[in-house]
Amino acid sequence: CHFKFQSHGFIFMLHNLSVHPSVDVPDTSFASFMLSKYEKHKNLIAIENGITGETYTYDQVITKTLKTASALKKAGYKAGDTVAIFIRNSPEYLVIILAASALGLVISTVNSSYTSFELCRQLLDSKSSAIFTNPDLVPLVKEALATSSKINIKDIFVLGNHHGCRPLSSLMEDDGSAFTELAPCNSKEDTMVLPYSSGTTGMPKGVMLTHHNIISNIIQLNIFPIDEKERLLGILPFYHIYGMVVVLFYNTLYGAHIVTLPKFEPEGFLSTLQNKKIQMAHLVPPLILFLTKHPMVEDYNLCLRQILSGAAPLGKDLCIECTERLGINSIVQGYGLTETSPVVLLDLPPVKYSSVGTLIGNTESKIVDTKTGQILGPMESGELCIRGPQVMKGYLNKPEATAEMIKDGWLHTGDIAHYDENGYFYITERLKELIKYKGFQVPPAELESVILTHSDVQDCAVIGIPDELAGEVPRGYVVLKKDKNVKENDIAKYIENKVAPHKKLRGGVEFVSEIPKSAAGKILRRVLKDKYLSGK
Ligand code: 4UW
Repeated sequence: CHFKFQSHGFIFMLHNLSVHPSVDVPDTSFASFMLSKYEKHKNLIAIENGITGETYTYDQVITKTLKTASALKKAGYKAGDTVAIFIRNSPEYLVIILAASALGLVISTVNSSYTSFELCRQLLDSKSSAIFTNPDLVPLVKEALATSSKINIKDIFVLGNHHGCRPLSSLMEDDGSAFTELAPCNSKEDTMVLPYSSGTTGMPKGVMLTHHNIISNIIQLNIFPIDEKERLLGILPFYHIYGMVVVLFYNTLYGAHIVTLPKFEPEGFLSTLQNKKIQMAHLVPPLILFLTKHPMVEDYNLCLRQILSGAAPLGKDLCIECTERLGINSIVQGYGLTETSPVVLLDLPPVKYSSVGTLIGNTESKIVDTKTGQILGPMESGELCIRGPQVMKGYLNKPEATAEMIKDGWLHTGDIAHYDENGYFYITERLKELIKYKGFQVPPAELESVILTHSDVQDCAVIGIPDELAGEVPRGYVVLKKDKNVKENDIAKYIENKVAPHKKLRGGVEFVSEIPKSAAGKILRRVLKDKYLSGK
């Protein structure tokens, strides 16, 4: 998969191509693509609520989708409008996405643990005109709406009942009369989903993933086929690209049966795996660590055969220990980003420990020297760059950030990697400033902007420090204004009240006299990180 040729005494190395055959991607809308596949599995269970046991067959998903689309159309929603989904994992997540997509709406998925402040920002930025939420989250939604008069939410659709909100069940029981055909779609141009990611730098940004991006990635994943009726766990949040595309979309194409859980809670997690006879689970490394080390696991009779891991590095020793303890076939690792829909690399069985596998079909990569920009060869470390049909259209209303991320058609991942002679890739370091807590994004710039709102703070910086359980945790460095005597803990507490739990400053707060910065004023996070790691 690697080309090298010599000319005039110089060695030129071209980029890497996938070892998998290329695949054809139909020019159609996401809803049309998915629903036509669902027709083949009509009577099978598609998705089950792991808490209530309520199930939807594929046929029911199709019917509810068309009814919901009709109700949304009657309510005035039309192609190009954006709607936000702020609900925890449940079967209805799938119906809402399909119905919205059938009408040509853009779906902005929101982290269900967001505070009203964080939600407000995404609703404003995405210009969402409706929101789907859980009843207990309605007060938080109302708080967000009250924060800014610029938010233009016409309807709050609620999964259950809440005073003043329209129940989702009323949409799903519509007579279907208003929805006569799927909205026309320019699949390479029209945005289908708008999840948020901070990318290599700065604040969370709306990632415009087109119908073509998502359909391509689902088809590219065909190299890892799923058995019909396969039972798998939907615990990773569907608002995040991994849960959304790899768990929810991909597996339902094959007629799999997904059991959803709204959050991780040790007993619920293990008893669901056991009682629902789950054979395949998509997880992140901290959950694999739990299954490998926790004594409670011994009390359950699990029939897991296969685990998939992604979103953060997974070490070889943990892989081996987990495989042996659970007696499973293998742990398959995947790698990718929200900006790549997400899958780029996949390690198919027989797996190569530590590696994130080879390039999936229709995908090209190059490893470039971070200083010279030169393309590097096997076993040489540099920034991984990607080209393929799964690469996002761009960030919403952020042309500079898009241009920074995609140069000459190549998406710069901000990850340091190398590949071996057989085309297996290894992710070794993160060049970008992003922190990952249990696989979830914590953008340092976002935390810094919140810390700076504290009246006693002059300046600050946030870095990620290694943590055995979570992978990384955020740590803050703060310069106080003159004569202020707040304590480190006061700053941590202040942050805790303003951000989602995964963004807490679990790595602590340290007061410093100044923040190291480049001549251009950019925070030199590396200096802080090196100082922390060397214990100074
Ligand atoms: N090893 C080391 C990994 C890995 C990794 C991601 O939040 P985002 O934007 O996106 C994700 C995507 C997860 C994912 C992709 C494809 C796949 O097959 C799968 O599971 C099987 C999961 O988390 O964060 C993107 C950043 O997360 C890091 C890396 O830094 C990347 O730029 N990352 N996967 N296997 N690091």
